[in-house]
Amino acid sequence: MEVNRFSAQLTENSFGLSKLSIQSQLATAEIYLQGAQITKFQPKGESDLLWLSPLSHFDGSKPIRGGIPICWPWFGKHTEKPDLPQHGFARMSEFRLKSLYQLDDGTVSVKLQLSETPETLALWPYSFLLTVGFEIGTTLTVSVTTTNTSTRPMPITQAIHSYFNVSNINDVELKGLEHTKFLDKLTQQTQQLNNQSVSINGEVDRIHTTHNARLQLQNKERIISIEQNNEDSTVVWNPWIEKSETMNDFPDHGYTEMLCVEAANTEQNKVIKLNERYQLRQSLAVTH
Ligand code: TA6
Repeated sequence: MEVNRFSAQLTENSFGLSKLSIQSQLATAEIYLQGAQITKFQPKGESDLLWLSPLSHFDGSKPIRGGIPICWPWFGKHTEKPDLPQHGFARMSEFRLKSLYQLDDGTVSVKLQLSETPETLALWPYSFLLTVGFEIGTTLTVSVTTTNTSTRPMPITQAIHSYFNVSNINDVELKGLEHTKFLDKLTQQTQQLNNQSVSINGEVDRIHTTHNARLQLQNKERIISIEQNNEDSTVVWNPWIEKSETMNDFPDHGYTEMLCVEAANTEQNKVIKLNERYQLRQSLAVTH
């Protein structure tokens, strides 16, 4: 099979959001420059691995709901200034296209970049280079590389906040987190998972302590393998019905067809040294 052919198209919607559409022999993908957010990853012969809310805002007023939002330079609420944007400012920032090319094996490599602006400096007083990379083939690898170009150490928290498509949330098993410690954000209790896989039958918002986790998201006959590098946490989130009903960009029953499994650095002591480059990665592929 001739794999070295691909098409890439940059289009702008009526609200001015730019979307890069990639079509290759191996997969189809769509990436918005706002937030460097991939919203579609469909390997050839498979259905889309990523869930995208049909009520998502594509007008730049809110982060896009679904796909893989990049939470940076903080995860969740800002610890000192809770009224700053939840999950940082990267997902509402316009990235620039840095590179786009095809590797010999047919994988398409895309790199998008963001550096400090007066707006970001007003929120967060550091200069930086943030590179979000996508390797799009039968596997999708998302990399988030922080380079500290400022004059002092730079504390960050971050997440590759992946929304996975599931056909029915009641028929899902997430394997690979057995025996990990986790913070249950609903109770603020720290617990230890036993030797069981994670199944979802209510609201779940948990931060598991992991390093270079190797996970499997099993849903009916499909298994998605998830490989992570340089995370200190794996976040598992499903809003269930009550929380879904409170989000205007999330269908009331959207919770039945999605599960977030996120590679993250949530521990407050992740400090990027001067000129240091730190890369967080998550890879996903259908392994049946
Ligand atoms: O990753 C889980 C989480 O932190 C949840 O607590 C929930 O807030 C989710 O992220 C979505 O956050 P968002 O700001 O995108 O609505």
